[in-house]
Amino acid sequence: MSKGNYYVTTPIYYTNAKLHIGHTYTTVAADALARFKRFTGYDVKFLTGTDEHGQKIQEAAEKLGRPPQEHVDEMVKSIKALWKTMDISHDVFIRTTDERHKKGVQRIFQKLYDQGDIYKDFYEGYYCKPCESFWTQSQLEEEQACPECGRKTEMAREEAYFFKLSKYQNQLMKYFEDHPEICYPETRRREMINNFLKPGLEDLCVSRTSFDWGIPVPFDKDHVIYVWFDAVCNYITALGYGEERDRDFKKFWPANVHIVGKEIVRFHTIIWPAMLMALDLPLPDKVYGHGWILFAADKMSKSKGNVVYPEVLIERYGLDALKYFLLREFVFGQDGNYTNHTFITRLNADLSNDLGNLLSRTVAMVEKYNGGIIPKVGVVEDLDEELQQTLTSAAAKVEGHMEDLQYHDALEEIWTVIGRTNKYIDETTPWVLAKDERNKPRLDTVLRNLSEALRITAILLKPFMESTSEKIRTQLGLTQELHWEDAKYFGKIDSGVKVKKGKALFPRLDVKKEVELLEEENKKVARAQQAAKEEAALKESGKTAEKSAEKGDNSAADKAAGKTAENAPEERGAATIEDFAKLEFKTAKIIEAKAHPNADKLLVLQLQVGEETRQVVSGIAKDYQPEDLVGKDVILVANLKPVKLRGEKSEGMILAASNKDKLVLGTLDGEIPSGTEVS
Ligand code: ME8
Repeated sequence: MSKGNYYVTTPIYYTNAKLHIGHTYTTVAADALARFKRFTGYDVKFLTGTDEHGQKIQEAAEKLGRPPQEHVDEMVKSIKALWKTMDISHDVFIRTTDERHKKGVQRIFQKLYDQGDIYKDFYEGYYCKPCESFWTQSQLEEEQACPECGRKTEMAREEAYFFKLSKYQNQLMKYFEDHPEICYPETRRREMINNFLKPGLEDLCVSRTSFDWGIPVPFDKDHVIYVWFDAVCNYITALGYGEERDRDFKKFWPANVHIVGKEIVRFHTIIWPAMLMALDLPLPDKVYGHGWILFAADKMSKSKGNVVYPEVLIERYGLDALKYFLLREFVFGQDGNYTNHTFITRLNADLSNDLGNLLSRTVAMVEKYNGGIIPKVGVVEDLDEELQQTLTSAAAKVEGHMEDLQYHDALEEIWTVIGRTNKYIDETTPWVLAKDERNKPRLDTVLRNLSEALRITAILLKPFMESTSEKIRTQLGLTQELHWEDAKYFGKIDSGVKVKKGKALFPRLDVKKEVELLEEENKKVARAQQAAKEEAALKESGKTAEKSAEKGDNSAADKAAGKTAENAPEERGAATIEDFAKLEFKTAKIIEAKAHPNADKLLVLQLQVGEETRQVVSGIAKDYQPEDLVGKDVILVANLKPVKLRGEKSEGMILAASNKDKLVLGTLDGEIPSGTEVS
C-alpha cells in the first residue's frame, strides 16, 4: 500500500544554451529523491521541464536567425535527449510553450487581476529616448543628462502591470517564522529574511512591452507576462490547476519539495509563495536551495567558457559514476569545486576499489571455495554480529539523510556498509580458512555473510545507481526483486543460488592519463567558446553606440518607479560617463581592404590613423565589397586591446549601425584629418 503522495520538482531550464553538469546536478538530485521515494513506497510525481519565454530566448533565437518557437523546439529535443541518456525518471516534462500551461498562466493572471492583486500602473522616471532607458533623479548627470549617452532626458511614464507583492510582506514573514522548511538550508533562510523580507517588499512588475516572446496578458495584448511569473506557475499548471479535471492537482499539491539552485531561491521562497497566498493555495512543504558546482573556483557558465558537459563523462566512465560523484562529492546546500582530478580519484577509490573489489572478491571466493553456490550458515562467531548490526541499521539512517536531502551523507552511510564488509574479509581471511577442510562450516558463514552484505548494498544503492545495483544483483544470482524493507533484515539471501561472475563494475583508471584526457576536453570547450565570443565581438563591432537603445530593457524603469523587475538575465549594467571616457575614438581612413583568408564574414582593413597605419578585422563582408571601402572615413575605437581574429591581428574596431537586415558604416559628415579625436 502507498505510504502517501510525493511531489518533487526541478527548476524548469532555460532553452537558450546547452545544459552542463551544473544543471544535471539538480536533476540528478531530484531524480534520486524521486526514485528513493518510489522505492520506499510513495506515489511519486516528479516534474522537470523547460522555461521557454523571455527576451533572452528571443535574442538567442534571433542570433541563430530562426523563429523563437523553432529554436525552443530544437533546444527541448536536446534537453529531452540528455535526460534520456541520464535515465532521468521524471513523470512530467512541462514546456512553458505548452497550450495547457499558457492557458493556466493566463487564468492565474486574470484571477489575480480580477481580485485586485494585479493592477495597472506606470513605470515612472527620467527617460532617455535614444537609450530607451529610464533613470532615477540621483542617477542623472548634470542638467538631467542621461548617464549612458550624456543626452538630455525627459520625465516619462510607461504602462505596466504590477503584482501586489508588498501586500504579502507580513504574511510571508510570519510564514517564514512558523515554517522554517519553506527555505532550506538555514543560511538561505536568513539571507531571505535579512535581505528581502526585513527591508520590505515592493510590488513586482509582471508585464513587459519591449518584446513579444511571452504569454500575452489575457485582457491586454500589448503586454506579455513577465517570464518569472510565467515560469513559477508551471508547478501547478502541470498538475491541471484551474482545469475542470484537476485530479493531479488535488492529489499532489502542495509540492513536497522544490529543488532549486541558490540563485533562484528568492523567486521560490518569496515571489512564488506570495502568488500562492494570493491564489489562496497552500505553500510547498519545502524549498531547497542547493549550492553551485564551481569550475576553477568560478560558477560554471557557458559564456565564461568554463563548462563541463555531462556527455563526455558518461560516455567514458558510465552514468552511475557521474551520478555517484555528483551526489557524493558535493555537500547539498553548499558550493563545491569540480576538478578532473577529484572526479577520477573518487571513482578509483570508492567505486573501483571499495565497491568493485568487494563484489569481484566475494563472487570469486564463492566460486573458488564453494563451486559458485551461496552456502548455508555454518559456524557463527561474535564478529558476525557486528557486521550484521552495521548492515541492518543502514537503511533507516539513509532514510533520515534523504528526508533532509543530504545525499552525500546517505551515500557515505552506504559506503560505511561497504567499508565494514571489506574489513570483514580482512578479519576473517577466507583464503586461510579454505586451507583446512575443518574450517568449512566457518568459511560457509563468511561467504554467506559477504553475499548478504552485497544483497543489502544492492538494495541501498538502487535509488542512486540503478544499473550498478542491477549488476550486483545479477552477479549474486538473485532472482527475486529488490525491496527497500528487505535491507533492514539479515539472512534473506537464498542459499543454493549460483553466483555469476561478471565484468568489473568500475575498472581502475590511470589517474594521470584520464586527467590529461579530460583537460584536453575542457580546452576544446574553452576554444569553441572563444571562437563563439570572437564572432559575437565581431557582430558587436558592426553596431554603434546607438545600438544600445535596441537592447534597453525596463530594469532602470523599475528602479525609477521604486519597483523591482525581477529578471536578472534581462538586466544590463549602465555605463557611467567615466566608463565612456575610458574609450578612445578617432577618425580613420580606410586605405586597403581585402577578404579575410579564413572567414567569409570578415574583411581585413588597413586604416590610416594620423601618422600610424592600423590593421582592423571587421565583420562587414556581407554588406560591403572590399573595393567599395577604400577611401571611406570611419570612426575607430582606438584603444581596444589587440586581438587575433581567425589568425589575423585586429587593433581596434570601427563603428557601424546594424539591424537584422543590414549594416551601415558610421562615416564622417565632412573633411577632417585622420587620427582626430572623436568625443
Ligand atoms: O534559472 N551548479 O533556469 P536555468 C549547480 N529558468 N547548479 C547549477 C549550476 C551550477 N554551476 N548552473 C545551473 C532558470 N544550475 C529558470 C528557472 S524555475 C521556475 C525557472 C542549476 O536554465 C540550478 O538548479 O538558468 C539552477 O537553479 C538551474 O540550474 C538554473 O537553470
